[in-house]
Amino acid sequence: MKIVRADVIVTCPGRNFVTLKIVTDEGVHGIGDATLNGRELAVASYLKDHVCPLLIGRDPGCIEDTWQYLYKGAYWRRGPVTMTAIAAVDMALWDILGKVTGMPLYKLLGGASRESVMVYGHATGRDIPEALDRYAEHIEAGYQAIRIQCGVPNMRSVYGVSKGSGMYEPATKGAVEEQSWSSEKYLDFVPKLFEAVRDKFGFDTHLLHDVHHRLTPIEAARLGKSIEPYRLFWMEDPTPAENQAGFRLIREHTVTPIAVGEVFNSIWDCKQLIEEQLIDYIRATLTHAGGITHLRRIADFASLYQVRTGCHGPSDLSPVCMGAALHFDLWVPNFGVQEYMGFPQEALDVFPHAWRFERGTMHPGEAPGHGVDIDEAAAARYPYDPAYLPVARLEDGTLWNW
Ligand code: CS2
Ligand code: MG
Repeated sequence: MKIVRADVIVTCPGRNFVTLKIVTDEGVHGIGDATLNGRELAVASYLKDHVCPLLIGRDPGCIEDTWQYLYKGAYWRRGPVTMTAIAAVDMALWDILGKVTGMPLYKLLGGASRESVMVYGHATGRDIPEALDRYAEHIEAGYQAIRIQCGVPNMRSVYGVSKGSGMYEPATKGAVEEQSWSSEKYLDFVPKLFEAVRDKFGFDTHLLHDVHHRLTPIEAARLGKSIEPYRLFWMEDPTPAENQAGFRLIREHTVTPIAVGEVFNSIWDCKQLIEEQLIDYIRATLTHAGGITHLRRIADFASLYQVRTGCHGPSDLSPVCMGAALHFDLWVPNFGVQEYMGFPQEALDVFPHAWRFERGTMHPGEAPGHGVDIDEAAAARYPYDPAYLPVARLEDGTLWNW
């Protein structure tokens, strides 16, 4: 079997997604997610101009060799654009392998390690009462794990809170939004949010929160220590993780579990965090961390140190990533939790899928491959619409971590 076509499809059903479609000479096709929020066209070009021509004529069954060819063959290794492009190829080739063998992806990986996949949803509010209402709705929907984010008094804007009633989407069309941030106001406020959740709902649900890279290590240590009575499932991205050793400072002060990794794109970004057990969950995801072939290596390495997976799964990764991730989650022995924000209906119409949601858990389904396809006619109805992630500034104007 040979690859005869490799097409890049950019579509915007509710938000921009980039999809790679690989077709073989036997008419079997596979698709992969290549979406990088705010830099979609960079990955589309990397694929169209530099990768797709190299795929023509290759055996789609040589998944590992293709991964190594694209990783080592580029000379310039790693980085979000490169690894997202490689991930899309990898996801599409695993999809083809599943279709050719008639096996769902999780069975190709080694079979199910659990009945279904526990997912966490997003409860957000402009203030504590509104956030608690959304939290109650998630409990009602059967979620066992719920992330909570809330506006901070006297702060103009904050990460993770929808502006209106719709789904939270960080990227904005037109100019790059500038948000302001005050760690002091946040640190004084956020323990009150978790206290309110536990006072109202008790400890029966897993409570998660995303700090979103905004604190210094010692501030993150202070936060972790201050919220220990509320027993979070994890505090996510407490500080930027380029300096992996910086997490030793957090670990010295608090037992609040830590999740990091959604911005990582290779095992090298997290090797020290894992082997020194500086984190408890690795958030790297299929689309940005080199696909099934590489994320499997990261997860296996993490299992040596009792670090579990907690894959990133926002609505700005496509339903293709979601479907493939659920297969990965069903198999991976050191599974923790899977993020699931949901998708607008127009996105679900463009990407028919086999997964199902049932009271806080999901299952990828039994379709061969990853069980997600793309309706190209529907995709063509939603042309690319440029949108960019915000930046954050401290109240004195210093550019900060968004
Ligand atoms: C967030 C993301 O879901 C999360 O944990 O960190 O929403 C992140 O802000 C976006 O994926 C960025 O595009
Ligand atoms: Mg996050």
